Amino acid sequence: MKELLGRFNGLKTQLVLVLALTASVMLQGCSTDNNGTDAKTEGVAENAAEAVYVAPGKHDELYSFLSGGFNGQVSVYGIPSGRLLKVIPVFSQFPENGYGYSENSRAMLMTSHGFIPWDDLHHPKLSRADGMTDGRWLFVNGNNTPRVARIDLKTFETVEIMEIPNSAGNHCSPYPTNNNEYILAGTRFSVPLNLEKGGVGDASLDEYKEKFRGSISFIKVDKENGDMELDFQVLVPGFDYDLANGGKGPSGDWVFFTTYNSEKAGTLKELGASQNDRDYLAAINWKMAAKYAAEGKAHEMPANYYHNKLDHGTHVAKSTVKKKVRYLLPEECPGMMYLLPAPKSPHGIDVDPTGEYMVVNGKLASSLPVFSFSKMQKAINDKAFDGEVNGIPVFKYDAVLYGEVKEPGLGPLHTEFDNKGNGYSTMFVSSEVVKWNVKDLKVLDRLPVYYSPGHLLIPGGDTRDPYGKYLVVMNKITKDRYLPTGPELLHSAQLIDISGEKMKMLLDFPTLAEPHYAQAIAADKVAPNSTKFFKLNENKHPNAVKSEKDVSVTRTGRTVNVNMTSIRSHFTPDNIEGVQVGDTVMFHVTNLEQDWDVPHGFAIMGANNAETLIMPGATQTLKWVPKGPGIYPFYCTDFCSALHQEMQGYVRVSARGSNTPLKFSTGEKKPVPPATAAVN
Ligand code: RUQ
Ligand code: CUA
Repeated sequence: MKELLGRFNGLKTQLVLVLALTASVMLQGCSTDNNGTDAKTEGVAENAAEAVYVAPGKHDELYSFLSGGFNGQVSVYGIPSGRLLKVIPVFSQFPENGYGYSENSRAMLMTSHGFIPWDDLHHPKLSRADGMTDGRWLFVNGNNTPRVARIDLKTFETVEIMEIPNSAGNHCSPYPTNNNEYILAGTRFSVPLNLEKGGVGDASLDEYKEKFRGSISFIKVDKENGDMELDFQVLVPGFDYDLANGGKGPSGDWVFFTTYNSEKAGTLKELGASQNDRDYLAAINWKMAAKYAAEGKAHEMPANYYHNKLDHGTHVAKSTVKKKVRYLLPEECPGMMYLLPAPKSPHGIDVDPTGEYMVVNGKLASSLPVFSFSKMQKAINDKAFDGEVNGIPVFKYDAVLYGEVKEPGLGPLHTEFDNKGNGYSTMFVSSEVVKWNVKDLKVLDRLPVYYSPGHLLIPGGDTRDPYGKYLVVMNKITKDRYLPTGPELLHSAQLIDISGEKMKMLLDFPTLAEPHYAQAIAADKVAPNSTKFFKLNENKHPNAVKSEKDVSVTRTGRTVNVNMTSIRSHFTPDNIEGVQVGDTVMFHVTNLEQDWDVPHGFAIMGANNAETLIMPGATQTLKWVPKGPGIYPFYCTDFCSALHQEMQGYVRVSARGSNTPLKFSTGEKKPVPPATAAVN
């Protein structure tokens, strides 16, 4: 390791660096001995089994929310057990419950590019009150087709998705301020913006330097219900914006963004964006920006973006198309934005719990620079600047630097903090988590992790008072850690005990798709508020049926609306005739149950979407267009009672224009035999 470090420090040219990065990733897979377990179990705590054991019937101490990366979902794991508790679909269709397939939810995935049932979800951030997580909502970004979503932690459902205009690759997102005043979302790619007509304009790719710009969106969050609204954007220089984090305490009015490609290279960024020795950490005073916007400094431009919300009463998603956006230009807003020179091509930016120290994780740098917020304040007063970019002052490096963590490891990506004044950084290339002291910047401990860690989480590790105790590191490469499953292996997370001086490895657990960031929160901040069922008498779905006697099957032209119910263990109606080939049949199924954990499913043969899973008290709509005459069975897909298998029915489809009358029925009701009562 020492040797490697020395060599690494000495490397001069970019190409060699890139080669070193690639080669060392390959090395890690081979460096462990496939038969001997010694290397692979290095650092495992003696009491590991006990430390992660959650006895059957007992609950975990924390919820953790791991992003799913390219699966567009969030997975919820219990900590310390590593039990998978739930998968929450956000930007992806989810056949398991019909999200993105059902008529209720399809609008959630609408964008100005049309229906987009996929995205790359990177960074979950919990909502905040006074700089601490409050367990109300989880905000996540869609990286590819720029979107920000909100998950309600009462129901663990995606309830809102907002498209971000003037953005291309919403990676630098979403970052809540300390009381969710704003969620900030920065663009990764700069693009030419058409200020007259709105949106991404046209330009030759040779005109990158002159015409391309970035944007940072300020999304307002309603204090009561969490609803988002795009208040304004700041149009920033044409760099790439990578990650962000909010200040806290003294720096609470500021948000910091890492940038790369300050060279403004439009091609082969691998080399072109790494020419300068320094890129920037951008600092924006969000309060001042909001004030400028409120006081008339904002311009307005046309826009076209979708805002999708799940209605609380009907449980139906609706889209609104927004046509305007306001923007600020930093050059017209003195004091709002500054640039701090940072090691080239930095990745994560993390602010310590006191709000004084900003750590920039320069993935190509051999040290970890820590900036000082109080020095930055002084540098503003002293005008300790070294030029400007697009009218934005650039600080002198030494005027804002607190110090550097020397030789922290290779390829630092992200840092989180404990409640004892320590930082923990992931080293992608040297495959380790490194613990260091924030005050004296000395490295205290290193723990090898398997392999190539990206993000890490400490519960509350980005708040003003971390919970500490555990660290979860999310690794990019799995190789030999689990039984092989062909060429594709699940990514792996590792749980580490950070309660003592030395880090101790506790647990490996596989994760779904590719987790980037993740957050965790004490279970008692979320569990007591969890919804058990939806109240039937509050169901406002227009086709809801609250009693079996009110069911109906009606025809309007070529559309047949079936307003039906489900309850253990039958559908009403369960016999339908008079549907014709090519009709659009809308099954609006209301689950009449008023009990926890009794969903019913609904699926019909030949439906080319998915099943729909209906929560107790809710109504879900599935659309079906039969293509040929015949008898089509439908059934409940979720084993809900001893007579679940009997929970089925039939639709008779006749030829187009046939005179079979529309009729529906459910056989005569008899008392339900006692065996059908489900366990409550
Ligand atoms: S960023 S580790 Cu979105 Cu680091 Cu993936
Ligand atoms: Cu309802 Cu199975």
